[in-house]
Amino acid sequence: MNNKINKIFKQYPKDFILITNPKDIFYLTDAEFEGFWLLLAKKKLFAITSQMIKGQIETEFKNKIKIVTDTSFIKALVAIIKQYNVNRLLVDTTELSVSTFTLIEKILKLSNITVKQINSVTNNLRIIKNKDEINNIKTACELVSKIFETVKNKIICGMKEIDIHFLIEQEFAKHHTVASFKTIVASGPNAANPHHISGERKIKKNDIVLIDMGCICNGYCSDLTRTFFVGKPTQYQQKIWNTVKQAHDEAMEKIKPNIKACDIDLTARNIIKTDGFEKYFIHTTGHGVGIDIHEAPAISHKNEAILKEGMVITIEPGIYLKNKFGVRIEDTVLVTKTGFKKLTTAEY
Ligand SMILES: [Mn+2]
Repeated sequence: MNNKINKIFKQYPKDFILITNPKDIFYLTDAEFEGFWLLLAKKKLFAITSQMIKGQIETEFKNKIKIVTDTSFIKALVAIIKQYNVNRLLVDTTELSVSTFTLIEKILKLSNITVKQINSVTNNLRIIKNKDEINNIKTACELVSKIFETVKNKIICGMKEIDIHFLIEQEFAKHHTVASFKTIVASGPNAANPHHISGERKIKKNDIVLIDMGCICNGYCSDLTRTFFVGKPTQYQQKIWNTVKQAHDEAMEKIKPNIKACDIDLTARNIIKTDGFEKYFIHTTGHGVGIDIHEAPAISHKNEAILKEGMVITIEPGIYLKNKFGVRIEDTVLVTKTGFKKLTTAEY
C-alpha cells in the first residue's frame, strides 16, 4: 500500500470509505484510466467496476486489489458491504451525483447500514505536493512557458484568435502534451472578458493580446497567463499593465509558509485599489494547481487557510475594462521552505 492510502487508513482505521472521483482515485493509485470506484477498508483495497474495466485493473494492480463486479456499481458495493458485516459506510461525495448518493443511502438503509457523507478525504492530502508531484508540475510549467514563447513569436497582424489557439494546440501535440483547460486567446476588447472563447477577431496593429494556457505532464497541470502588445501600448494601457504586474509581483513576494491565503489576495487587491481599479478586479488572486487545474487552496480574500511548504498556487491578478481591454498576468508558484519558487518561466 502506498503512502497516500496509508494516511487515509490511519485517519479512518475502522471505516469503509468509498471514493468515486476519478481524479482522487488517480491521486491515490496512479491508475491513469477511469471506470472504477475505490473502496478503502481496514487496510484492504477494493475496486468496484464493470467487466469491461476488470482486465485493466488486474494488469495495473496485480493482486493488490480485490475486484468486485456485478450488473451495476451499486449492486457490487452493497454486496461487499454486506459481506463484511459493516454498519456504516463513509462516502466521499466530491463529484458524485446526488441521485447516486441517495440511491446508495436508500439501498443500504434496507440492511440497517448507515451512509455518511464526507467531503474530500484526499483534499487535505492533495493540497501538499510531494517531490514527484512538484517535478511533474514544474515540467508542465516549463513546457507551457516554452510553447507560449514559441507561439508569441509567430503572432502577426491579420491572424485570428482561433488561429493562435490552434497554433498552441499544434505545439501541445508536438510536445506530446494536452491542454489542462481550454486555452484563452483574447485580443483587443475581448481581453476584458476573463473567460473569453478564442474567436474570429483578427489581430490588429498595436493590439493587446491576452493568452491563458496550461498543459499536463504525467497527470499534473500548469497554468500561465501573459498579456502583451503586438506593437505599442497606449500610455493608459501601459499604466494598467504596470498596475497588474505590480499587484502580481508583490503578491508573489508575500508567498511563504504560515502566511494566510487571504493576505496574498489582499496584497494584490490593495495595489489595484490604490490605483483606483478595485471594482475591475473581478476574480480571486489565484488558486491551487495539481491534478485539477483549480484546487485548494483558493487565494481569495475570504480564505483564512495557511500556506505550507509544498503547496502549488497561481498568482493571477487582473483588471478588466469592459469594451476597452483587459490585463491579466499569471504564474504558477511553489511554496518552499523559506518562500516561493516561480515555476512558469515565460517572459512578460
Ligand atoms: Mn489560473
